[in-house]
Amino acid sequence: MAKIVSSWNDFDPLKRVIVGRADNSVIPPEEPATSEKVPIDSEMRGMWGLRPLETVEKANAQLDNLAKILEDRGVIVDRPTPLQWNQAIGTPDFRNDSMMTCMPPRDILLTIGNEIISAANSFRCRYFEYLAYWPLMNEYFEEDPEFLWTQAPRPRLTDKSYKHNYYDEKISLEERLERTANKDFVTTEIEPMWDAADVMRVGKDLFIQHGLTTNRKAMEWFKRYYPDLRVHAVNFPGDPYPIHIDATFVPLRPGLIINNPHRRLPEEQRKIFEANDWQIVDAAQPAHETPPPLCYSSVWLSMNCLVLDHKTVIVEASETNQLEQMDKLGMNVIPVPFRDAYPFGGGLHCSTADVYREGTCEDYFP
Ligand code: ABU
Repeated sequence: MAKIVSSWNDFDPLKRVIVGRADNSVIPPEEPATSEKVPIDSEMRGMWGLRPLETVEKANAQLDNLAKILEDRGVIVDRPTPLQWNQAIGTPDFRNDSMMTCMPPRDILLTIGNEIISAANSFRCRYFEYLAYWPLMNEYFEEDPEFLWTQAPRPRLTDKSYKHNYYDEKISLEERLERTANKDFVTTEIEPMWDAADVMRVGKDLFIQHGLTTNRKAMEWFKRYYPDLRVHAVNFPGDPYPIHIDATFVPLRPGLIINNPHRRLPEEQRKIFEANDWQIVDAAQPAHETPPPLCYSSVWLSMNCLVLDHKTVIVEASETNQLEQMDKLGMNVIPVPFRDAYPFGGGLHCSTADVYREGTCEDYFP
């Protein structure tokens, strides 16, 4: 019996990781939570169905290449088991015409110490996505006697979970920003809802983004579930589509974090870092002006990097500005082509989920 699962942050030496798969991926039908996320001018608005096979094949080629690069560096790589995602689903509370994908794993699985929690996602199309990881969770459970296999309380996702008529195609960018600043999002507070990628783990501290995919009640759930950790609610008022913290605020090593200059880090959080001698550096401008076709995410996937240890980071190969900045920050940079995987849910950090990093639960902000 071996120790398989342990990770307290995103920067200690990575030894085992899950890398997603794009097979059978679907652009899901519109539902209350997803409509809000798709930008007004996106070519994806109003369309749904299986993603074109050639795009799936290209994404899988880049995901497989990432897996190989990690394995060549001695990291154990696990892969999920995709389902036939274009099946209709139902629970006693809702019906949906399709699921979505098992990309990216970072949205579904949250590793805190020796525990992996399946998230309480707010998109109905993602309700059964955890099943793709169940064979792995079972394997870890059988092999690691200390592994805690946890499912967060499942949200019911009835119509009461969403604000109706919240989304309006005519909503302007300014109005979106005003809503973010006012912490007014499409989800209600009837039950805890959260995506794992909204949680930034820094040892004893969890910084959790309140936005389109995670609500305030989730923060309360985290506080009660982890009484020994400190939970910080974060809201970035410069982000019109706030979803997932890992293209906004990304730690590279103890004492160094890169910050999305457009999204405006709140003073309250800035102080926590600065008071503990952390350097907050504005991330380099993305090299691309637009995301690739059929992509939900922003160009800021440029900063969605995968840190392998305190000195080594994987950055998307065409993100020349970000590569250069990482080098200047003293990191050894491994460029890896990954833009073909972006449409499937995100960048290099999104597309992975920690299983094991060396290190323990440190208090970086005493
Ligand atoms: N899943 C990360 C997406 C963040 C962004 O669109 O900026």
